[in-house]
Amino acid sequence: MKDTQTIYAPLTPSGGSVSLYRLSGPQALLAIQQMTGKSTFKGRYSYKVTLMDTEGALIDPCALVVFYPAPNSYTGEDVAEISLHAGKSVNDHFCACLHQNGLRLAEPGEFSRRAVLKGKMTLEEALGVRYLIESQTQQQYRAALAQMTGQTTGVVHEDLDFVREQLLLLLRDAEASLEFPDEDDISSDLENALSEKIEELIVIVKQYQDFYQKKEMLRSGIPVILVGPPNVGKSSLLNALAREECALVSDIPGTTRDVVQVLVNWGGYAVRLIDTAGVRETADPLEAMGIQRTRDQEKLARITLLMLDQETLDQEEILRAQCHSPNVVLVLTKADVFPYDQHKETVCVSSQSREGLRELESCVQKILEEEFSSSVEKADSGDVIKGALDRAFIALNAAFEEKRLEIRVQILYDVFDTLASMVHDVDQEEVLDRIFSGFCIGK
Ligand SMILES: Nc1nc2c(ncn2[C@@H]2O[C@H](COP(=O)(O)OP(=O)(O)OP(=O)(O)O)[C@@H](O)[C@H]2O)c(=O)[nH]1
Ligand SMILES: [Mg+2]
Repeated sequence: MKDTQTIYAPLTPSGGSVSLYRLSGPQALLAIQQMTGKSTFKGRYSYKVTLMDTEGALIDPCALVVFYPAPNSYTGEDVAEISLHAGKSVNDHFCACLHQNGLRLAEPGEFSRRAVLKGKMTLEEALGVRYLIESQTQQQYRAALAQMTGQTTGVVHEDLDFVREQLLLLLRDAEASLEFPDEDDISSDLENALSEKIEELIVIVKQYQDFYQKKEMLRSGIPVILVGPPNVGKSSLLNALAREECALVSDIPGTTRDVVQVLVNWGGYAVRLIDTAGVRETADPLEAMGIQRTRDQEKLARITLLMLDQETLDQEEILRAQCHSPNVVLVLTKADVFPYDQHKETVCVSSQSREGLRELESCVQKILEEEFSSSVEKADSGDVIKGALDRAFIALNAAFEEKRLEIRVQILYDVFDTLASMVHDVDQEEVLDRIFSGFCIGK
């Protein structure tokens, strides 16, 4: 029912001189006929028209209408696009008239959702459209173009199908194991083989999860965290890099408590710089809460800038051992007052004189290139698929820990079902709703 209604939405934001609307669905042609008094619209021709409401009152004396008959339109349905003068009153009058003609406002992403259902584009291409609209940096732009133009293969079916095939092989072995319950030797051999295969599958699923995590980071900003003892100049560096006074700076150790984040664009990558509370032993409960936040955030970061000054150099080993992110860069601060010996793996900076800031930026960029450039070029299939992979990962770990064979098999069947529903029922209402709800209205 929902998909047979005729919908409309503005494609342009308010504030310009012209508003562009898209109408899609079986009533699109009738709607433009009623509003213009014109009976024929040749497909893909632009007509200058007068828009009138159902009572014959003027909406706009000068508008443009283009009609795209199905299936040669964005959604694959009958589509009409109408440009009229911008301005709140004109637009309100126009929308009221569309409602009177039985149309309703499209939900976010509803045009793209219909396009996918009508086979006009794949789910990956539809996501590419969204990424393109949202892209702020060069790398986000590149990723969106690659995803939209299908230069890359879609991940949804292929990847999940692969995992499912592996699971089937596993289940076949598990069933075999269940058939020989009394033959201890055979069953324990099979059980070991099963454990091994579950482990292999966990590694595969983890790789897909990593890929999805990277894609998400490319869009929302790659977390780069500033960690170190109090007073080494973390907040000063954040401010210097952001060229903005975002965080409080003082010579009192323990100034920063909350996590302060700033988005910067480094070499086309959206980087989320994260300033944190200085790490030390403390009796102050508020400071301790801040330090716990530092630790929590550090685990999620892609790059840790481990910051020390001349006076805290001896803490390097202890602090390094507490780092979890995949990349740790040692940053020595206050280079304007401390003469450091330049070391290959170390970046020396001064927030005051700004020396070393460019080097630090290029060092981070180099790591980002190595880690993220291949993910930029590969299409993904959105958060819903990521959710399925996350659930599969948890269940597979449970299956690995479980020693009772019947339960193990049951868990594996559940994983199989989860993945099957994602692969084959991807046009299910609920799944599509979740995917497209993140789009903007008019897409
Ligand atoms: N000379 C010099 N002083 C600096 C530099 N960076 C920071 N400072 C000083 O060092 C002191 C501490 O700076 P913050 O940026 O607040 O240090 P922090 O690491 O954020 O400290 P906490 O928030 O307490 O963990 C301040 O007095 C700064 O002015 C620098 O590059 N050169
Ligand atoms: Mg600070």
